[in-house]
Amino acid sequence: MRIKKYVARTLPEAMAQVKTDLGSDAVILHTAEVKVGGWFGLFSQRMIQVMAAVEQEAFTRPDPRPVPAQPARPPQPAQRPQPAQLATVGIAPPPAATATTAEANGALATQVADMKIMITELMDRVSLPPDARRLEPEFQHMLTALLSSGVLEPEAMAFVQKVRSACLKEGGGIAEAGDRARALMLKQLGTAQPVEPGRGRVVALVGPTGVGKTTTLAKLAAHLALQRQMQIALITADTYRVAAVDQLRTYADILGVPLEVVYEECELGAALERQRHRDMILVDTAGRSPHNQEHMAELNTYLQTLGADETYLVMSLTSGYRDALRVVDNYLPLGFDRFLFTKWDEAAGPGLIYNLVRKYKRPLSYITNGQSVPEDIEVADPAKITQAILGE
Ligand SMILES: Nc1nc2c(ncn2[C@@H]2O[C@H](COP(=O)(O)OP(=O)(O)O)[C@@H](O)[C@H]2O)c(=O)[nH]1
Ligand SMILES: [Mg+2]
Repeated sequence: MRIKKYVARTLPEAMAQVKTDLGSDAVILHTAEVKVGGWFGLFSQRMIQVMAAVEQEAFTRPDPRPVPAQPARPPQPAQRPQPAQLATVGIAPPPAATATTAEANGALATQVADMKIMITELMDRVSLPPDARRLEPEFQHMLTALLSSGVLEPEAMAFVQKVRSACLKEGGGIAEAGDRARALMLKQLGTAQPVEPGRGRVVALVGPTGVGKTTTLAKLAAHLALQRQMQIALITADTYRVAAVDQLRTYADILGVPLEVVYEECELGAALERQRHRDMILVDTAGRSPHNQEHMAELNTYLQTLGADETYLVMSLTSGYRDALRVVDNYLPLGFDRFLFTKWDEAAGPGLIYNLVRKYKRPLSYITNGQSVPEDIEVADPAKITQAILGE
């Protein structure tokens, strides 16, 4: 890409320079009013400065529609770039003499929308890491999609390089980039592992406050009880807030399943024994601060006594990578088997899934995508996640 600066007395003059110099494919990155010449600001002249860019390839192509030179005009007061003026670069102006005002406005709106897309695409490329500028456009697009879904830069770069070298080495070329990318990501995400049925199996959800453990437990309970006709029981140890128990009791009542409320760790054994005959026991845990060592020690003791067959670390897709790392690192010593991701509906992108699954090598299980119980949950679908990450 080539970026150049133009200074002229008026915006139309600057635009004419851009068009003659860079051609019709140029886009305007920035316009500003500047003072030129004079001594210490005295007698300086107000000028319009325009930054314009063009793809290298487009730059070498001569402009098929040369612009007639603009007649010199006296200096004019400050002008803000108007959409109509911006649109004069790269796209021919509508034939004003024949078009009605409505048609002209419609055409202008389309041109402005086109300009916005072009500028966004250019800015995306401008913000790519330096190494990426040498990649072919297909791989630059792939990298942009990965980065904007939240995949970390080194991981994203490594992924793209791997796809690229596979394309170059194993034949097929760049045309196969999309297929290879999908295949690699599916492999890296692995298969989802939902709850495994088995009499008396204990399934526990752990994770920070507010990520959606209780809501998810209710969704899972409904799914297992209603769709899979399983006899289930619920246990909660989240007794720090009265509302937390009430929340789960409401769901238990609706589903007609028993709920054991455990206030002290010593009550846990008896509660488990009472429900052992059930197909599955779902356990909600207290959302205590993962940064508080005392809280984590309490939770650890509780989990030891529980001896769950499957423990799911519940993580919200709205959390940032650094926070997520701190949370996972705090929960690692407690032992968890799978990730369960919530709030897909609120997340900017699912890149966090990729980052955590790759780093901690734990399988996916479920994804929740809304507040509605019981419908907003599904077994994690690696194909859907892949599609979302690759921006397809
Ligand atoms: N948008 C959205 N909100 C969710 C989702 N899952 C849970 N929530 C909401 O997150 C909030 C906290 O949920 P809760 O189950 O009490 O979290 P807990 O503290 O981990 O038990 C509630 O307002 C839920 O409705 C989800 O998938 N999407
Ligand atoms: Mg809760």
